[in-house]
Amino acid sequence: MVWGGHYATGGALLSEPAAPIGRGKTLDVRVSIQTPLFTQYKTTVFLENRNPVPLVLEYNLPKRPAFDIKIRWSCDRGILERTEATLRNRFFPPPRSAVSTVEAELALYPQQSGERTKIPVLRETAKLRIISPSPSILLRNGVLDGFRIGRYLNPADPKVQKEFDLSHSWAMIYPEKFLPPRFFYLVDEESRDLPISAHLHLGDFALDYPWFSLGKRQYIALDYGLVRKIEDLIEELDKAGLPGEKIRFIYGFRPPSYNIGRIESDGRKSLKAPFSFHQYGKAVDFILDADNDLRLDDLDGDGRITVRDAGVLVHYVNVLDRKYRDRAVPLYGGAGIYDHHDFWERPVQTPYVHMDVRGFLDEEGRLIRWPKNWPDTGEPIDWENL
Ligand SMILES: [Ca+2]
Ligand SMILES: [Ca+2]
Repeated sequence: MVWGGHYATGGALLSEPAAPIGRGKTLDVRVSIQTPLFTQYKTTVFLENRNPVPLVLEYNLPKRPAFDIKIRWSCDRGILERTEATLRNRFFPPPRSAVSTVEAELALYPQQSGERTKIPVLRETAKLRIISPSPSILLRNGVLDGFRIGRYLNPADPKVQKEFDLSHSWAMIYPEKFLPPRFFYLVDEESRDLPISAHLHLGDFALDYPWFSLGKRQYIALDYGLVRKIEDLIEELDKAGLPGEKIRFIYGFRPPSYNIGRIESDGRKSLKAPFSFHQYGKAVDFILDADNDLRLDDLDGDGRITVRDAGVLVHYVNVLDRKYRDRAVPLYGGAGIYDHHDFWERPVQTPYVHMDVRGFLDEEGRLIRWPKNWPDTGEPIDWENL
């Protein structure tokens, strides 16, 4: 499946499979909270903005015997429009990025001569966890809630153009693609392991995951289009008989404080750049690592782990990007292969692939790919046929 617009939600069936209802009979009631958002995955919702979230309580109550129904809503953070009996509701996210838990309790009372008895025959509760962002207006002097994100540079600023040679930068041609993110998400103990799609968790995109800073509280930008693209790539890999779910990230989000700081200290020899799509939550560096040794697997079967294995992996990014391009799904992007990452502080080196969702092509309408030549032999890479 190629993502076109609607993301089918997983079922959110939180209730026990059956509840007793007198004299050995059981009543199978399932309740769930659904949203119309395509970023809902089972019982977790990733909010792409700070708009109110429409909520719908769904349940499968049989028509007979007849019950009176009472519904009560509650949440631990943010605000609900209503707390009393209604199937529809709205959730207003809290002012700062957080995971909010919304609960709806459904209580069933037997109908007796038109009067409601005091004791319910059944109570079921459905929960929904909502990951909401902080607005970028809270970013002051490069700091958000104690976390140093740094400054997003404006490619139209002459001082920036002078400091960093932008003559060959896409930021000069598509400045609208390099606007600062509007939202940031808190990654902490509570949010890190929350599933935001079939295979991905919020923490997968955190800085230096899974190397050094796993326990640290930090903020990330994340374009959900990137999540959709990674899920599509996993599907492409699975179709080809590769273990797509064994995708491992080298880098997701990197704040400007990290990117630009390193350029200064490394004399601009670093791969990290002032207009990297990693800063905008639109890029990921990754490997396929079925044997969990933090190195790309030997995908071409030559007994060695080299940039040619990254070439095997990026073939499937090409397949996917061509589909996106042909169907005008704006998730196509840049891709590149590397024979090593230049994060020397990490204990393990590996070839890897970069993939992003920049949504533009080169001047000749081709997918943007790099490098021009194979790093090992120096021969040209035939990107159109890779
Ligand atoms: Ca491996
Ligand atoms: Ca190999």
